Amino acid sequence: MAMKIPFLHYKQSKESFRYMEGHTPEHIAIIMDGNGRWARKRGLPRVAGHKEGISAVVKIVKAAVKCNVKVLTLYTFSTENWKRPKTEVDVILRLPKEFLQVYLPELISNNVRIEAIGDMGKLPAHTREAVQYAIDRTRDNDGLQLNFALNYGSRNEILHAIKEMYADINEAKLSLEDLDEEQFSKYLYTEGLPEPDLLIRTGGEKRLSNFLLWQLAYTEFWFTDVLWPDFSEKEFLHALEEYGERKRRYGGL
Ligand code: V0D
Repeated sequence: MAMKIPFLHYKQSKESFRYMEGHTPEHIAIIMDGNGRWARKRGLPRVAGHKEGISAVVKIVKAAVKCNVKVLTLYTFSTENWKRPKTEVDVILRLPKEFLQVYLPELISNNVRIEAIGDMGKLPAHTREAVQYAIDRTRDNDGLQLNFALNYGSRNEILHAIKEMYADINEAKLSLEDLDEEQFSKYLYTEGLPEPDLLIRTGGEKRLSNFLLWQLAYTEFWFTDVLWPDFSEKEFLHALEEYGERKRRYGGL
């Protein structure tokens, strides 16, 4: 398949290609907000928005593969989402399986490696099993790492890390003197991942909503009013370009 890379494409010369390449974010994190509002605007049930949200996920994953992004982390289900009506939660927790039944073969042929971050133990077995199957099936792929944040909450993650660390200190596997930022981050769900270079939030709100609090300390933020189901490759490339602009200005100082 011929790969056209619009973002890298439109700056023609080899020089600027290399230049742009140097400013492609390695790790992009996305808060995919606005699915419910997208549905309400159309007089559809909220779950219709979530399903349409899946199409946007597929588009953005493909765009990330084309742009050679190394890691894409998507906030799919937060620890706060349990407060929604049970019927909505039930439908949402079936989405991973629905998604994977259709798209797993394509992800595999695109060399994508699927991972999950969050407190997976509290998810229903059918959700966990579908995701675990995808993780196992894509374990050896070395292209884009696609992280789904599932039952993820950053404060929960930090507390979980502290508890694990406390246990290791008690068992003398870790000494308090050796505890520094690098050691601590090894206890987070994101262990081994580079920190996000760019955070995108769709849907108009400008807050973190308990997403990756530790990991976003130095990250560039990019917000758009576009609702997640309407988010397209065009907006994604726009975010990457603005990220590149900011980095270039930064480099000029
Ligand atoms: C709803 C918009 C894909 C945001 C996208 C369980 C909210 C659609 C997945 C998915 C959700 C998760 C794991 C996996 C494969 C796919 C997903 C949830 C919600 C929460 F291995 N979309 N998606 N998971 N939405």
